[in-house]
Amino acid sequence: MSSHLERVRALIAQQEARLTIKNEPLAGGNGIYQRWKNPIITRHHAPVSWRYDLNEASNPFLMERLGVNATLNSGAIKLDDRFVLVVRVEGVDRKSFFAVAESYSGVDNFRFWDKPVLMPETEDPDTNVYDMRLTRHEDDWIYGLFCTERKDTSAPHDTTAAVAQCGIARTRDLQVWERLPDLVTHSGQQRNVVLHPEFVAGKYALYTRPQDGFISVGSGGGIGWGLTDSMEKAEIREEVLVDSKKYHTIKEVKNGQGPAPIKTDRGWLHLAHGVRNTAAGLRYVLYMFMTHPDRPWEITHLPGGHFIAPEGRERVGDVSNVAFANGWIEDKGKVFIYYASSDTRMHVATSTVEKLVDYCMNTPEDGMRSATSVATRIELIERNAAILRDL
Ligand code: M1P
Repeated sequence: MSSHLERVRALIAQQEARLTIKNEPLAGGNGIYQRWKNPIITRHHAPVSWRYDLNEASNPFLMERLGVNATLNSGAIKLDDRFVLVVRVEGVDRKSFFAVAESYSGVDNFRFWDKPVLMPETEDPDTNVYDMRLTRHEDDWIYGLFCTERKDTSAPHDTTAAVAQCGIARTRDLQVWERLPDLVTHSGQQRNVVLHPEFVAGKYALYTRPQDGFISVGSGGGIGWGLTDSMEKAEIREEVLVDSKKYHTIKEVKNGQGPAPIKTDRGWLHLAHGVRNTAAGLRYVLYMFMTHPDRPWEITHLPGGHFIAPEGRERVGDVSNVAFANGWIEDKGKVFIYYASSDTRMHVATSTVEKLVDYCMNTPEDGMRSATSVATRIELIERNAAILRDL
């Protein structure tokens, strides 16, 4: 029978072995991006000391006292030579919190910092916080915009009724966070709000996602855009639509901006999620679009269909059939796309700015009808016929 200390050592060794596994790109692919084989952060990456009471006197059976249920929807940023994620960690009590994990390669060996983020609360405490979008703004702050969820007090007897709004915090180093007042908008609720990295007409610019209810966006038509004079008292008085939800597309139920867009010499590259309904429930996929270099609220290119959809084992989890991304990192022309599968674990796919711009500019738009889709495909087949003849 092994001693308590030996069992603690075994736990740590087991976790260390998992943290140091090398990742590798998956063979094949579609030429647009490369998926990587192993999930990069799972619940097992949460340090042993976050989950177990290691003291033999208070925990003689070495039980997990504070289990972690999932590690998902992570914001991402490069800090010096480190790829850093602000991970949504969900405890078994269903409460999410933020925790920073870093890696030198960007594709493997992610390791959590010693303790989770201590996020200050406002006067109206959050019940749950999640899905942080990080933006290194030209005002020199790093902003974290996230969803803050509280009980809907207008429906006191409905124990599922919640209100989602945009929480705002800023930091210089991801260690010390200053909480600012929540965003004020004149829509019912907000989720998936993202700060644009540059001032626009001298103001802070935000991508929004107005919605009527907690789950249902209702008349909130899609990804919105609004300006605010300050982030210390952020208020958007008017929202315009950037990308609306549309019948019989991958975003017919709702959509939302993913991370802050990447600037290129051809315009801004955007990653977003789209949601449709199926007999098996909602299906979340990722899609891309580009906006005008000087008018980031105007779409210039909108490839049809999804960019990343959950595949294989990604399709199953706490909320199955979900691909969700709120973090990516552009590094010397390479792009690391951090996405979560089925609200359960984190993955990475890699591409380049050049490839993603090509994808956005040269992928046909959704023709909105079966007949137009067939016509586009036949045109491709006929253009290819000559090449195939000469093979
Ligand atoms: O469960 C899927 C996703 O649902 C929500 O996204 P949206 O606001 O677009 O509906 C969020 O709760 C997100 O965290 C979650 O991954």
